[in-house]
Amino acid sequence: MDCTLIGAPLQIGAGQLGCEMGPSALRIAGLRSALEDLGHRVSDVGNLSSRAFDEIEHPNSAVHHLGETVAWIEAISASAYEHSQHSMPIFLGGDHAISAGTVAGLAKRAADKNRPLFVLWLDAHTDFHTLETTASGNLHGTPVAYYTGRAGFEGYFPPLSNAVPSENVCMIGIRSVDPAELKALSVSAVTVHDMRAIDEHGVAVLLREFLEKVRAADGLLHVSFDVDFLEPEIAPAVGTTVPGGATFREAHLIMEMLHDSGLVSSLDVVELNPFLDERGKTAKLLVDLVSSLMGKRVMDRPTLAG
Ligand code: DIR
Ligand code: MN
Ligand code: MN
Ligand code: MN
Repeated sequence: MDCTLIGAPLQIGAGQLGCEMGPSALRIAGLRSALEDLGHRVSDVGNLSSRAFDEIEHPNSAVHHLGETVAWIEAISASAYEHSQHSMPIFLGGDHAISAGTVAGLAKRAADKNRPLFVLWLDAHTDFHTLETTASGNLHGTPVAYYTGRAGFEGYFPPLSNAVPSENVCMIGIRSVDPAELKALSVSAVTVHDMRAIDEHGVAVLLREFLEKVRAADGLLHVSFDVDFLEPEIAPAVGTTVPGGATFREAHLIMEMLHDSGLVSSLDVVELNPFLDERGKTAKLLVDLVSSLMGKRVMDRPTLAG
C-alpha cells in the first residue's frame, strides 16, 4: 500500500501544550521503518504549517485560538484532499482539532469518488461540542460536531463542502461526555459505544457490526485515534487522561480487525503529548498499534472473520 505521512503539529486546540511535538515523537519511534518493514511504500511529506492568521473573537468567551485553529483546519483539509487521491494518508497530530480538517478534506475526496465516508472515532471523549457549547473553549472538543454539519460553526470554521452523515460515525471507548454533548448526541444518529458497551459485548462485536455497515455501503473508512482512548497506565502521554480506557489487547484487536477488513483508507493519530511521556513508551505503543492496523500480526489467520 502507498502511505503518506503528514505531520499536523497543532497544539492550541488542547488545554495543555505539547502536542506540537507529536509528529516528531512518532517519527523518532520509528513509524516509517515499521511500515516499510511491512512492505508498504511510505512517503513522508513533513509537517504542515498554517497561513498567517488574525485572532477571531467569538461570543462564547471561553473559545480561544479560534483564528489560528481555522487557519490550520484550512491547510489540513487541503492536504487531506490532496493526499487521499492516490494514497492512504496517515496524519500525525497534533491535537484532535486537526480532525476537523482531515475529515472535511476526506469527505470532499469521498464525494469525488462517489463513495460514502465513514468515521471510526476511538476516543475517551465524543468531541461533539459546537463553538457555542464548549465550556473549556478547547477546540479539540469540537471536530465531530463540525464535520457532521451541526449548526454553530457558520462564519467561523471553513464552510464544509461535504458533511459526514452522523449515522456514518461510530465512536468506541467513550467515558467522558459533557452535558451539552450528551444532549446533542441523544438526538443524533452517531453510534456511541461507551466503556460499558465494551465490557458487556467486547470490542470485536461492536467493531464487526460497524465494519459490516461500511462494507455494505461500499464506504471509505477513516479511523481517528485519540491517544486517550487507551488506558492511561499504558499510554500516559496525553493531556486528558481518563481512567478505565481500552487495554493493550483491546486496542490491538481493533487494529488487527481493521487491517483484516481492508476498509481503512485514512488514519489520524492524535493528542500524543511527548512532554508527558515516559521514555517514549506511548509513542512506541502507537507505532506498534499503527503497525497492527497496517498488517503486523503474530500468525497468519486465514479463517479469521473480518
Ligand atoms: C472536554 C474534553 N469534553 C472539553 N474534551 C476532549 O474540553 O470539551 N479531550 N476532547 O480530549
Ligand atoms: Mn478527541
Ligand atoms: Mn479524547
Ligand atoms: Mn501488534
